[in-house]
Amino acid sequence: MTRLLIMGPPGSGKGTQASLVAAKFDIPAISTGDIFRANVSEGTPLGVEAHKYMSAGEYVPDSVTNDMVRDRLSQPDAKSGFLLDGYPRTVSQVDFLDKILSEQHASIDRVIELVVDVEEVVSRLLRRAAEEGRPDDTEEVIRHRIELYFEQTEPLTAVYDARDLHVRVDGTGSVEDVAARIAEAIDA
Ligand code: B4P
Repeated sequence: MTRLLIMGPPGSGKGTQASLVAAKFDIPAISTGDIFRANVSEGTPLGVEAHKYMSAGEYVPDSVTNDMVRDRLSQPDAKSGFLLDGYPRTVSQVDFLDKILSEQHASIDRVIELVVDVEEVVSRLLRRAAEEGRPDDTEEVIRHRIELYFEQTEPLTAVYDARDLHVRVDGTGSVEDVAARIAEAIDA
């Protein structure tokens, strides 16, 4: 059974690496950002709510995000393992995830933190903005998302460090190089 978390600032390559790791372990990659974006494009009530926050680079409230993750983790494909990409992002989300997992008599096996310099992530996201036009990829919103990450999410790595689950992985270089480093970190 493999239950993994991947963390890192916006643009650190979480989504890119999550799909590679998930394919390798044959587990679903569950990205809260992707679930929100799918709801936004389908115009569901959840999407309408999430869009208000995402377009400004704010976190969607925990009350919305936590229930959505609980639902997703209760689906059959997540029973034998998963990779969570972009969740938890706040202290309350860590507590909530602990609760869900303890109800399932399960636990996290490894927390991967992708480490990439701020100016490198800004330039990656500006490139993505030019290529894909994601509405939360304007420079002002990108810088706000990065600030929020260091203020609210990066401190969570200490929680997982204390549990001996956290590994830092250099997220610079080619996608293949980063993937190889992650594979090593998971096996270690
Ligand atoms: P996310 O979808 O998680 O967006 P992100 O942080 O920008 O990361 P993403 O996975 O898309 O980008 P990646 O680093 O892979 O969240 C979006 C928003 O949703 C949040 O701001 C928030 O509003 C909301 N949200 C999501 N989860 C939430 C939660 N738990 N609680 C509250 N709100 C939540 O890649 C970025 C770019 O880098 C790509 O273009 C990629 O091609 C490129 N790249 C990747 N690896 C590279 C490499 N090695 N070299 C060069 N470029 C690379």
